[in-house]
Amino acid sequence: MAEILRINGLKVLSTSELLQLASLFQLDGTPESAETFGNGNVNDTFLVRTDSGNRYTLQRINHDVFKDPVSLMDNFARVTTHLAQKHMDGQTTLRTLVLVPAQDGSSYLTGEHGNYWRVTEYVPGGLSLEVPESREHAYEAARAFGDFQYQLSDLPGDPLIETIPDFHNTESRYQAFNKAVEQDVLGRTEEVKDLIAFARENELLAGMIRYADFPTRTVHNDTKLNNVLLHKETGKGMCVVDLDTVMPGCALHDFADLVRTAACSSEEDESDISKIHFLPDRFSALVDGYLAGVHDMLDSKEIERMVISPQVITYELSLRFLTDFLVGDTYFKVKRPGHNLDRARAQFRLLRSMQEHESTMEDRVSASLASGAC
Ligand code: GN1
Ligand code: MG
Repeated sequence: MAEILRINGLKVLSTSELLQLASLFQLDGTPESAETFGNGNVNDTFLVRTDSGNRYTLQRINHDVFKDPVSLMDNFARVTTHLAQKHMDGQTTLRTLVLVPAQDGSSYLTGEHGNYWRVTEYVPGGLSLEVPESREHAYEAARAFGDFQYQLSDLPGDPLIETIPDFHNTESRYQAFNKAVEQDVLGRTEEVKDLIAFARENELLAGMIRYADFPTRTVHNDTKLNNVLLHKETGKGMCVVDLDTVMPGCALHDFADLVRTAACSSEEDESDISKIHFLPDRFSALVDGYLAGVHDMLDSKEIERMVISPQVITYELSLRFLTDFLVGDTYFKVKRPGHNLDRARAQFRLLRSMQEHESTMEDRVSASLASGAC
């Protein structure tokens, strides 16, 4: 099949090619439309409709980022099978993604140019938010991600494969950032001197959440608010999506990345940084919801670091966005010139706001624990 990569927003795959790809999977009906879907920064996702009224998501796995798509799909199948069983047994209200096999029965297809494609059933009735509209949304999103970790704590068999080693190793992200500054291949460091200085002032954050210091758990690793679907009518957590980075890791990274995106007044690429504030009330709701979701699974050290971990992950994302800006936008998709720089500025601004609220955050975690949220 002739198919070509989409590189940083340049659409080079025609609708008929997408439909042809989709038809290689066991869909109910004949695919008749395909459109770009979602806000992912790495993979390419399309919503496919068939003539029988069914909807599916067709995805190209970005193999520059996910270098071992076969292991990724193995993880994906194990996680979804386990969660589906838990749902059927009544142990969780969370639904899970359902893989649609290819015509030959495999869970993915390989195309030309080293591309990997998969299809999942579309999940109807879900709300994917960039910013929570209420305290309840924040609570339910956190409870869902907490429950997701809890349900995976008895995943049978070997640990999942670590498909991106050192994914949340903030120290190695800091080293990559320093290398990009030193090499300055595009001569962009001059215009971001203030951000480079702020990143260096905060270097200590890079060593504050190290995997080795915490229990290894099966975690999601990409818990942006928009990666959990909330029920459109009830607002309850319905389905955790984007399972590509589910692998062994540290529970705190999941809690923290949700705080980064759900306790913030703006989207992660807001270009007007005066609009960006940390929201302590949303943070309280996230703590309550997360503790309820994980039951009593966390140890005392994990609980103690619930305040600092959002700073660490916000710092990590600031470094990643800034690094990508410095090297020429090679990792995250960009929609406009300076997009990664806007993202980096927004994240540094959020980090500063979190730092201003640190003692409030401590009080909120203590209050949650005292009220028995866990
Ligand atoms: C990427 O593609 P998306 O949006 O699901 C990235 C995450 C970042 C996120 C920032 C594999 O996720 O780590 O937090 O962008 N995923 C990967 O928006 O690097
Ligand atoms: Mg993702």
